[in-house]
Amino acid sequence: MAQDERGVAVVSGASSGFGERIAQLLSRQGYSVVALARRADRLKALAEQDSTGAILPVVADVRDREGLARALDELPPDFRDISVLINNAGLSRGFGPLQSGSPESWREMIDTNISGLLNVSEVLLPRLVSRGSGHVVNIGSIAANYPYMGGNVYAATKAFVHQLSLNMRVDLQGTGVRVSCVAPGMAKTEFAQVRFDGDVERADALYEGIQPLTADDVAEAVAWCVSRPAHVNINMIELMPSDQNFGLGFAGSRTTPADGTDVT
Ligand code: NDP
Ligand code: 8X3
Repeated sequence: MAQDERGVAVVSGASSGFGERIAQLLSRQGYSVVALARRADRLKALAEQDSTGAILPVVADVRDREGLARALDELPPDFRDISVLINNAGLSRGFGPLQSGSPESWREMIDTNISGLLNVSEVLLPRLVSRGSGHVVNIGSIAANYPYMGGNVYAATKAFVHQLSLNMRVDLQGTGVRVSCVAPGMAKTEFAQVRFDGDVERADALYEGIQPLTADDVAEAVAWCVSRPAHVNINMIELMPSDQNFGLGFAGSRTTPADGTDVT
């Protein structure tokens, strides 16, 4: 049974970082939550540790259109009244300049951050529309708005997310479904570890000397968008660490090299 009339929130990328904290916060706020990602063990732990008992782990890869559709079609009855979609699953691979980049990494980012978001939306938007009310929050990035060395394809996938959010909002107008985009700056999650292919030391170095955003900061921004009264649509929230000077610059610290070497 859904916890209350709020219905069910689907959170993609719920096995770590922002998605994990968004799932926890929304479940505390009375939503039943479909927590979707590839790592079954992480999702299981998330569901088991949640005191509300209202988080359902769903193992799926957002790049796999058919597998994803199947998983979302087979939700148990108590998790079918979907009212909120948080399109959060995403990643960055690599940090070098485009001219020495890897087409495999570009493809992975495009398939996940763009096609993956579209795959989830393809399945769930019609359900939100037929419900007559709901909310989509797409996770963008400040990388879409401010270029930095090595951001290239990742930043461009997030620019797609920002523009698609505006267009989704227009297309969904009159259906009762609202659309927001939340664009964070640097936040300490597993994001940098993934970007650097598991090199934890290099990932940690990125946050040295600054206080990055936390996953909770971002989860609270998302939950705030969703909790506005029905007549209010938050189009976009951009948030970054106070220390972050747009791009990946920080007050009084690093510079980005123009010679094409990696930043860290
Ligand atoms: P994490 O690496 O901690 O989390 C990423 C999540 O996405 C994981 O749950 C991962 O789960 C999931 N994911 C990745 N690929 C797939 C896939 N193919 N199918 C299903 N799920 C997938 O990073 P963040 O929490 O930081 O990132 C969340 C979002 O926020 C991303 O879209 C990212 O681009 C964006 N962002 C991050 C910022 C940061 O500085 N951290 C700032 C701005 C935006 P699993 O591997 O189990 O599938
Ligand atoms: C990731 C945020 O600032 O590392 O989307 O590019 S940043």
